[in-house]
Amino acid sequence: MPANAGIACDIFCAVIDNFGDIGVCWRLARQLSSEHGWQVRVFVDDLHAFQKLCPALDVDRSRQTVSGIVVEHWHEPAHVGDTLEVADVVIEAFGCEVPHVYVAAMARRESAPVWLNLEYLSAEDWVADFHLRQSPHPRYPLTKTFFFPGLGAGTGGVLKERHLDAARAAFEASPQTRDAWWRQTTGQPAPGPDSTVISLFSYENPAVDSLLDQWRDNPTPIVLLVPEGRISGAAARFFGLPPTSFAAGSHVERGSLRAHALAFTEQPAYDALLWASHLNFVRGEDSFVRAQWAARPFVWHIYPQADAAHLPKLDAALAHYAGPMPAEAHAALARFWHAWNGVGNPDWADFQRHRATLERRAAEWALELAALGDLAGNLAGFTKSQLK
Ligand code: TRH
Repeated sequence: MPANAGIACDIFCAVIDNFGDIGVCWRLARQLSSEHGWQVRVFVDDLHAFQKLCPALDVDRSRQTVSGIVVEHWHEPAHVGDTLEVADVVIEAFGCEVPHVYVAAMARRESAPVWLNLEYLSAEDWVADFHLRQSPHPRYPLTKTFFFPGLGAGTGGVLKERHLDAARAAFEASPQTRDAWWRQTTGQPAPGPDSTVISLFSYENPAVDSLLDQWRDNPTPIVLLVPEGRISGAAARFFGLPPTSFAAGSHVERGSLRAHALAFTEQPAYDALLWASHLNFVRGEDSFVRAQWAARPFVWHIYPQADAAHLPKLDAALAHYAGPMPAEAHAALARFWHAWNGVGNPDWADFQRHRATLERRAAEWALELAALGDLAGNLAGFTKSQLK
């Protein structure tokens, strides 16, 4: 039996936009349930966003069980499900507010639940100082603890399932599995060894046209895999297609570039796309983390904020990830990441020149990051110390 068998946990998730809020919560929920034996309920206010990553979900049901996890459609702000049963552990994700009636019930509970505010991931140094800081409730005998994901020592780390490395190794070791993946995903066999495979998951990005031009003119073939989404319109425009014509299942070729539009997959299937690629363009929070576990070079489109507040966060991540790299390769990586985030123009040849160094560093970094312990395990360990 898992050490924490029977712990009940409620996770509250308000979807601000896109898929990262529910993406992180759902991954955490699945891991607390499957690896730690917790009984997890997820309260989420947007079942449509959720269904994109979890097609088994029925968007019309206010309460359902998926993969052993209870999912409640959270009708903001007061609804807390049919019962007011308060869990042992209450996680409010990304500063969303737990309903007042629920907080009042937490205060009435015989033993106060462990109340965690799971924050957004940031690689900035201050995160280690704030991780596990506590804040007493102004009226009730309750204390909230701030749990900060991070890329450095003293933070909560990032999510990583126990089976992940083995699953990646199995995919990489089996040409049959990879070929089957290519045929199922693109309708074509795996490309030859002279091709560079790139996955592109990104927000709208003005730098994409220049990059597509450079890939078209590349001396060797480039195979681009684009999950349907916010960058698809720009890709269609580049290939001279009507805006919605670069749809899942279609592919198009120009010069050295062959681009496939892919269907958005359920969340557990996204990793194989990263493993099938030599280079991954990722965004937001959860895909950014998955690219690191894929142990391949990646380019991060950070979630853009007003007044360029995201740029110091981008540089903080670069400092962790690229810090020990040789100066020239480090500078090329920083230039490319900056260009992808609106500062400068992406220079593909300059970036590719350092491919071997970037590949080595990606593999090294995955080991360094793993040394922090995974977020679900760190969170379960902290909770256990509080429930004693
Ligand atoms: O979608 P994102 O941009 O999400 C967010 C939100 O914008 C959020 O408000 C913001 O604060 C946060 O980023 C930082 O990017 P992210 O985090 O990578 O989430 C995407 C999820 O979608 C991730 O869990 C992987 C998943 N996914 C699939 O399940 N199938 C797919 O085919 C693809 C491409 C992604």
